[in-house]
Amino acid sequence: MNNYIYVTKPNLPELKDVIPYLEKIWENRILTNNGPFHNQFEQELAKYLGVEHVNLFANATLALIVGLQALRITGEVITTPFSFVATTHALKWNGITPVFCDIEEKTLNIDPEKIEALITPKTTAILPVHVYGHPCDTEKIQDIADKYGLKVIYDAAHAFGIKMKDKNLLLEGDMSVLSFHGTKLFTTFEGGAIICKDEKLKKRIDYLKNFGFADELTVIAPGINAKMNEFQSVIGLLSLEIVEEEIKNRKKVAETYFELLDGVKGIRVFNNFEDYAYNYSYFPILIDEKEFGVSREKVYDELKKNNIFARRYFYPLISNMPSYRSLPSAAKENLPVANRIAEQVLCLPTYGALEADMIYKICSLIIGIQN
Ligand code: T4K
Repeated sequence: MNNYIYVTKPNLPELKDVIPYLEKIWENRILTNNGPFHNQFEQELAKYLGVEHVNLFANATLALIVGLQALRITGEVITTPFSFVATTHALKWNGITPVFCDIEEKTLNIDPEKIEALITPKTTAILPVHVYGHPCDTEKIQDIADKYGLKVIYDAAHAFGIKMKDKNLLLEGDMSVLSFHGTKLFTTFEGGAIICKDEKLKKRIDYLKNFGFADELTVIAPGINAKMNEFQSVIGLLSLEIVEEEIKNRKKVAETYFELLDGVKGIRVFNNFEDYAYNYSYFPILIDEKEFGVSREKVYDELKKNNIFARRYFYPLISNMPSYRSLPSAAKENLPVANRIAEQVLCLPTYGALEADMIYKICSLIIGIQN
């Protein structure tokens, strides 16, 4: 074991609780392809999330790729450049042209005011991301989608367990995609899910994630293999029992950070959760070099020297990556907010087991760097 402090630490069920489930898998020898634990997890997850339809996946990237196929999205899709690369890659893997839209200052999500200007006759959908679990302005986005007949697919990889006052965030748009990767608040090692509202669509997704098989002999489409297996499903089932506690513990971590960093000149924290209960999945801060006196890079390096591995999520911006930077919509002058935020953002370590002493250390290293 090293003393490194990473941006996250997976919250796992106790090993002794996993063993009886493994024994059961060994006994019944069903490892994947809609096994009993897969089906049980699908049902229990739907109940937990307050939704009717859940399709489990091997990971969220495949879920995004399959989700776009299931909705028959083609042409151009308007999306945010301020996300993990998988969001845009999923479009590329479907032969769709990503059209980057700038983000809004308040949430760091796609700016609904800037979407309409990017719509062309080829636009078929909008792919926003609830970055760090901060909800998008789903009403404004839906209004635009309705006006132009567009589909909306939310990349909700960070949004597990967000509770809105007046609606279920995961039921906004045509579908939402969750990630259960090892770095996520709720993890199945690797994993993901699609939430949709329509039984027919749920069925189509099930076929597509299983090579297109509708039954033993009928292949209805060139599907892929994107199924979640029995081991992942068992971890998911057990993790449902521990996720609320983890959110509570992360809330305490965030509150300590807020206490120490809110109000420091040149540092912005995100602590305005008026309309929803946050999941505390990430702890992003923005460092304004002019006001703070020191760059984000220097802060990142200083923490690293002390074995604290904060992460620059999401830098570089997707629109500046070699695969995408030649797209007309990737021009820096079209994306001023996203380009600035990508230079300023730093995600500090956050997980339930992070001790207060370490949070004090991290904050005093950040603040102390000014001297
Ligand atoms: N959409 C969005 C908006 C996303 O953020 C993501 C994934 C996706 C879609 C796609 O979801 P998946 O297909 O992955 O389900 C990580 C994750 O690999 C990625 O899942 C995640 N977003 C992204 C934000 O972060 P890296 O390159 O930062 O991972 P890595 O391995 O450097 O891990 C970060 C730190 O976490 C490590 O320094 C140590 C700690 N860690 C990591 C792993 C894997 C652990 O403690 N245990 C572990 O098992 O991308």
